[in-house]
Amino acid sequence: MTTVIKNGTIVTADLTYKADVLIEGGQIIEIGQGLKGDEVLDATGCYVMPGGIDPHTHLEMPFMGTYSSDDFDSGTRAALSGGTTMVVDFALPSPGQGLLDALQMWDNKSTRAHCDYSFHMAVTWWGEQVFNEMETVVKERGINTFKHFMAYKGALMVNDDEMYASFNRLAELGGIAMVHAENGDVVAELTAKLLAAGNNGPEAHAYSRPPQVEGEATNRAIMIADMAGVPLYVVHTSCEESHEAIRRAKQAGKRVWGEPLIQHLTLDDSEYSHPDWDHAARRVMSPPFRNKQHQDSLWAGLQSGSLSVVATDHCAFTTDQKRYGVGDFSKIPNGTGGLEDRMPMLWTYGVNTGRLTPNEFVAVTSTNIAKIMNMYPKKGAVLVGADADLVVWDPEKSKTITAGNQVSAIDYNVFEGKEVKGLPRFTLTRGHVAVHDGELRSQEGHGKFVAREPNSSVSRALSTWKELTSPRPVQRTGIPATGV
Ligand code: DUC
Ligand code: ZN
Ligand code: ZN
Ligand code: ZN
Repeated sequence: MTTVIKNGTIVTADLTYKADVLIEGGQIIEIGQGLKGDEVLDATGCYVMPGGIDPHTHLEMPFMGTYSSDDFDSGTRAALSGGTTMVVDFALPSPGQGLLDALQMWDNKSTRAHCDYSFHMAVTWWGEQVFNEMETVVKERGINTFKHFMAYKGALMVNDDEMYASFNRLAELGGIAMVHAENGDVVAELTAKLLAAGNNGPEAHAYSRPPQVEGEATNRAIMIADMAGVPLYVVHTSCEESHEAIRRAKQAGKRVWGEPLIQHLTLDDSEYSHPDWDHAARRVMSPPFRNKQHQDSLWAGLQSGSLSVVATDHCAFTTDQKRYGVGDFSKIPNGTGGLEDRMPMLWTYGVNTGRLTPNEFVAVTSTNIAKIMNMYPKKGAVLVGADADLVVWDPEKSKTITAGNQVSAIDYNVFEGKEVKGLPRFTLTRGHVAVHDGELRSQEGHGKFVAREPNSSVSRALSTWKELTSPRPVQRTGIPATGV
C-alpha cells in the first residue's frame, strides 16, 4: 500500500519547494512531480513539513505526591492532533532506584503510545549502581541524554559533586548532559521564608523562583559541563539570565543548547495575579512564567539561533490535583500542558507575526531536535528513506483553543481562548494517517521506541579548555626534604 501527498509545498529547515511525497512501509520512498499512490492526500494550499518532535514531556510521571494526568495514550493522541509526531519523555528513577529498573517502568507505560517516542534518563541520585548502569543505558538501550535536577531539594535534586561525577561519566560514554537549571538551595530558602510570612498563594510560587535562581544554575551547569568536557542541553530556558549564559557559552565555542517552552514564549507572569486561585495554580510550573522582557529575550534567541528548539515540558495536572496546594503553594504539583498546542501556538505567534520563517519553524520544532538528539534524518526530515512522520499544515485553518475540545485528559487549558491560525490537515505517523481532515484516527500501540546512538563527534568538539589545562606535574631541579 502506498500513500501519496499531492499538490503541497514541502517546507524543511532549509528548503521550500513544490513536490509530491510518496510513502510506503512507513518511510518516504520518493519525492517528485506527478507521483501516484493507492491512497491520495490532497495538500493543496498546505505546507508538507516534518512532524513536530516534542523533546520534553512527562507522561504519567509520579511527581509531588501524584501522577501527571496525561499518559502515553492521551498524551500521544494530543501530540498527533496538534501535528507532533514524536515525544521524548523522561524516565525518572526515584532516588535510590536503579536506572534500568526505572526504564522498565517507562517501557511498560509507553506500550500505549500512538506515535513514536524516545526517552531521556534522569539522574536523581549518584552511586556505583548509577555509574555502572549508565553504560548499559547508552550502549544497549539507545539513550544518550541524561537530565539532572538542580532544584527539588530533598527529592530529585543532585548536588554539584554528583553532577560533576555524572557529567564526567557522560563525557566518557558520548552522552549529552541535560539540566533543570534552578538553584534548589535558594528556592528552598525563599519558599520557607514566603510561607513563614503567610505568602501561601500560587503567586508566591513565582516569587520563590526568580530569574536569578535560573541564571545562577545555568551558569554553574555550563561551567561544570565545560570542566567535564560534556555537551549541555538546558531544558526550559525561561529568562534572559539563563539565555545570556547560553549565548555567551555558544560564542565561546561550547556545545550548549537552550530550550524555551511555548508557554514561556506566549504566557506571562500576570497569570499569577489572577483573582481566581484555580486559574493561577493551573499555571504553576517550574520555572514560572516571566514578564514581557524575558519573553522578548526568548523570541530573539530563536530568531538569532542562540536558542535552538521549542518544547512543552508537558506535565499536566487536573484542577483537583492542583488543589493539593491550597494553603501551601509548595504543594501545588508543578506542571502545565501544551503538547497539542505547541505547533499551532508557535505558528500563530512566531510565523504569522513575522518573527520566524516557516523554515525556522521546522528547525525549532523538529529538525534541530532530531539533530541534537541524534535521530536525524530518520526523524525531522522530508527526505527519501526518512520515516514518514509528516504534517500537512493548513496555514488558513483556524480555531479558538478551549479545554472543551482538547484531547489532553485535563479539565482546563492554559491557552484557553487563544485564537490560532495554522493547523494540521493531516498528520502522519510512520505513514499512518493519524489526523485526517481534523479527525483523529490514531492507533494505540502504533508508536515505537526510537533508539539513539551516542554523540561522539559533538563530545570531542566541546571546547578547548580541557586540552589547554591538561594537568602535568612541573619538572623541578630541586625538591626540599620533607619539613619536620
Ligand atoms: N517542572 C515542572 O513544572 N513540571 C515537571 C518538572 C519540572 O521541572
Ligand atoms: Zn524541569
Ligand atoms: Zn520537565
Ligand atoms: Zn503501524
